[in-house]
Amino acid sequence: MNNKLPAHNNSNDTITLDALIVGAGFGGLYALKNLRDKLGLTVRVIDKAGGVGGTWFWNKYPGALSDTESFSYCYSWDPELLQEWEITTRYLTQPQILKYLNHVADRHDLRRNIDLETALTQARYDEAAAVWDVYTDNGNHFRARYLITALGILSASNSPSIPGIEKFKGIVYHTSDWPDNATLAGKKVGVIGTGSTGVQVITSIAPIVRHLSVFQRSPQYSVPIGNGPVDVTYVKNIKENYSEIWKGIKNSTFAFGFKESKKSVFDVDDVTRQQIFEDAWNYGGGFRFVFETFTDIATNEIANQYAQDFIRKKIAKIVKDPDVARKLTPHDLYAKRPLCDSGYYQTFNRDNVSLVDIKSTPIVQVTETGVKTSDGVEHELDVLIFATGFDAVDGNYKCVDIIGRGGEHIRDHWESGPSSYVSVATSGFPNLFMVLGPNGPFTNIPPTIEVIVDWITELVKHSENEGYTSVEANLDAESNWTIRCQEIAEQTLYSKADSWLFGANIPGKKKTVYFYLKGLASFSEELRFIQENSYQGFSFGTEANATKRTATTQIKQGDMA
Ligand code: FAD
Ligand code: NA7
Repeated sequence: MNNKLPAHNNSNDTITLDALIVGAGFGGLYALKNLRDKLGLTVRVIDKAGGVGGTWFWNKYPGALSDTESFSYCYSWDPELLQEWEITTRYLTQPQILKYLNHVADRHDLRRNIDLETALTQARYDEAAAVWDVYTDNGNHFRARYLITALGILSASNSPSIPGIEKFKGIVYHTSDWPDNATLAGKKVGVIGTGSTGVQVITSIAPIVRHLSVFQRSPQYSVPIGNGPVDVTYVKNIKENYSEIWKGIKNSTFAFGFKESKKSVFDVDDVTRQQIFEDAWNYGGGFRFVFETFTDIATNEIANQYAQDFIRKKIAKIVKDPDVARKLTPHDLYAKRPLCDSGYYQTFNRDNVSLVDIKSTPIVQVTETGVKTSDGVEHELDVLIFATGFDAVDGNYKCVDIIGRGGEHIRDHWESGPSSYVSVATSGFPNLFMVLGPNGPFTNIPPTIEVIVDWITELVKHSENEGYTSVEANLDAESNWTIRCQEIAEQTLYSKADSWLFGANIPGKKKTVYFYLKGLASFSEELRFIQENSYQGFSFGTEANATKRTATTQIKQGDMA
């Protein structure tokens, strides 16, 4: 996605709202539904995209798919839609998810409150009026009491600058800004990046391109995804048990809809252990492989090695050329986001695919006709694809101006790493609520978004009903939350691996904690505790000159489900 936003125009037209929501993905759409239809607020959503869907609007690259299973990669708040929406495959492709989110927007009449192709450029808090002044790239000025940012944690793309890129005469794509008219058939294509996205795009395009050069910096542990059509019994079972399934999801750690294992790798003998891995490999799913098998793969190095060894042996069996197999084999911790694929390692048995290990022979420059590596080889390309990921979590906050109390910029507030109180609010930025801001749960995302949006809705309702004009996280509550997230992270192996989960993928980015790694159930407990204790950690204000509610409907007790 294009992260560079034009400077805002000043315009005389001011639109006054109760709440402005930025982002029309899973988060922003549900926030609109709740604040408008449950609280009766006047709300508008803006998104720089040309359509709703967020991630699924932008990431249209071949092979794009969610690796959360279909039944849990959706909203649970519309039980009728859960019954009506057809489940045909175990996982959902990008077009299927985009269709679903567009359907939700139509079904709930959300579009009338959404402005597309409208980018937030600056948001400035007016302390006296307790209101946000928000400016957009197309000259709009909104004055809104609440600013809800649903900017996405995997939304600001990472495009590494490689010397000579401007000279390349072929076409350059980033997977997160994929055009509808891209054609790859019969072309010499290069892909930089072998994360979740790279694995998907590589596997998908290998059969159609003339030649595919994969530029790999780090080899990956990946297991089969196990995608395919599902039968009537599978669907019937899900639909008949959906309310139980969702209860299970929201009471679990990773919210993927499977039962997380309570068994240690050390509880079983080696034959049983191998069989459990083999069964998980055959059934498919990255998160299932790590968390449905055993409880300690992500926390204990020896347990982790058992899983590593299993995958390494699979790679050796699958990949025919021993030199390619060697390059594809990881030896570090298995502690990045778990990957799964539709035949990734097999792809390297194809004659038209070559693996370039850019750790041993780094890319030195892009030339007019391809990519040159340090061994002097020039890899000829018509198309170069960046599958280089995202400036995750706070990336979209850093490329706009969000200015809080006393003129403090959020970039400065987050100088030593982005922080929040329960991922929702940050001190010095009253009435700004983030949908999955820094240090929120690392899970299947839609269920977590629901929990967070519901909680923000309750908080706004409380504030409105009590006659407050501002709500703000206290600095000590925020600091304590950061420490808590750090302590939890240190108990896992994730903190020992270099990945976007800890900001390690972006040169110069602070390597710190970006997630609450104790899971959704535990996070929900934290939220419940705060709410039941008079929103402990928040301060409520009654600014004398505050801008008043614009909506005429009052929030009635009991309006909220
Ligand atoms: P997004 O969907 O990212 O939406 C954010 C929106 O904010 C975007 O539309 C963007 O245009 C808009 N925006 C940002 N900045 C501005 C601005 N300044 N002005 C206006 N608009 C702005 N999650 C899972 O749980 N399971 C998966 O299997 C999974 N697969 C994924 C696969 C890919 C390829 C990617 C990229 C992500 C995947 N994710 C997955 C994560 C995914 O991002 C979330 O599941 C979910 O879609 C996030 O929704 P959101 O509303 O929080 O953010
Ligand atoms: P990831 O997981 O961050 O993967 C990005 C890949 O790009 C990874 O292999 C990186 O290598 C590689 N990369 C990044 N920068 C460079 C440079 N400068 N040179 C060479 N290679 C580079 O992003 P994805 O989009 O795959 O996945 C992100 C999430 O989105 C994913 O978990 C899903 O939820 C959807 P590295 O491993 O850092 O050595």
